[in-house]
Amino acid sequence: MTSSTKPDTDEPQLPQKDVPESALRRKMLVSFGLFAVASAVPFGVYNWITRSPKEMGTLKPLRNVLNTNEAIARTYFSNTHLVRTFPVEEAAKKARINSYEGIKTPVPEDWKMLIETPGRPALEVTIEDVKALPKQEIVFEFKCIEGWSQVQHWGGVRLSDFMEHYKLGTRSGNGPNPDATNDLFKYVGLETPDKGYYVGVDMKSALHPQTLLAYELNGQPITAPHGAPLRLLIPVKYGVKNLKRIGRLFFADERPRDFWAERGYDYYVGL
Ligand SMILES: Nc1nc2c(c(=O)[nH]1)N[C@H]1C(S)=C(S)[C@@H](COP(=O)(O)O)O[C@H]1N2
Ligand SMILES: [Mo]
Repeated sequence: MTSSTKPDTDEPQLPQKDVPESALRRKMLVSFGLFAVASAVPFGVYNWITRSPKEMGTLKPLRNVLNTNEAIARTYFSNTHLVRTFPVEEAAKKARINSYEGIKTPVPEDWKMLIETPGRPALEVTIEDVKALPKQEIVFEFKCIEGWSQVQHWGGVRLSDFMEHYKLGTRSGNGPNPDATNDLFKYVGLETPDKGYYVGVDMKSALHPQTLLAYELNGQPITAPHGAPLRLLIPVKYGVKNLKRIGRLFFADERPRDFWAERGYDYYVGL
C-alpha cells in the first residue's frame, strides 16, 4: 500500500505512519474472499475479526455476509431440504467423543427433562415418555466445527413429533405448524442439568424433520460421554448445537444463551 493509493473507505485519510492496523486488516479481509470467510472461517480468525471494537466500519461487509449466509441457510433447510443420509453399514462402529462441558458428573439417576414455555406450566418428561413416541433413525455425517466429521447412526424421536405430542413451542397451545410463524416461539433453548453447557437453536431448525431427541447410537442406548440419557441431534447444524444430556428444554423469543456463541462462534452455525 502506498500513500497515493486512494483509500476505499470513507474514513479520514491519515499520514502513512498513522494508518491504523484496521485499514490493513480491511485490505486483507477483502482479498481473503468474503464467501470463504463466511463459510469456513477458522475460530482464531473469527475471534480476531470480532474482537476489534474500533473496526465496526471494517467489519460491516463480513457481518453482512454472515447474515446473508444465515438467511440463505434458513430458507434452504426448509422441511423439504434434507441433509444427505447414508446406508447404515457406512456408519462408524465407534463414534468419536468430543468434549464434556456440563456432563462431567454422573448421569442423574432421577433424570427428567424439564420443559418450559412462557405462560404455561412447566412439564417434566421421563425417558420412558420419550421412548413411547414413534422412533426415527438417521445415518448422516456429523460435523464438528473443529474440522472432523463422521458418518454416525442415531435413533430417537423427532423433536417436531415430540412437540406435536405435547403441544409445545406455540403461543396458542396447538401443535407446531412450521408455516404459522407468528404462533411459534422463535427459539428453542437447551441446557444440561448442571447448566454447564447450553445452546439455542432457531425454531425452523428445531422443527426440521431430521432433528431428533436422540437416545440411541448404533442401536444401543447412548452412553454417558455421548449424552445419556437424551441429547439433541440436529443434522442441519454443526456439532456444537447437538447438546448432550438435556436437562431443560425451553421456548423463547429472545435468543437463548449459547456456550460457543459466547466464545466467539457464529450463533447460527448452520451447515
Ligand atoms: N453437554 C455437552 N454437549 C455437547 C458438547 C459439550 O461439551 N457438552 N460438545 C458439543 C460438540 S463441540 C460436539 S462436536 C458434539 C460431540 O458429540 P459426541 O461427543 O457425541 O461426538 O457434542 C456437542 N454437545
Ligand atoms: Mo464440536
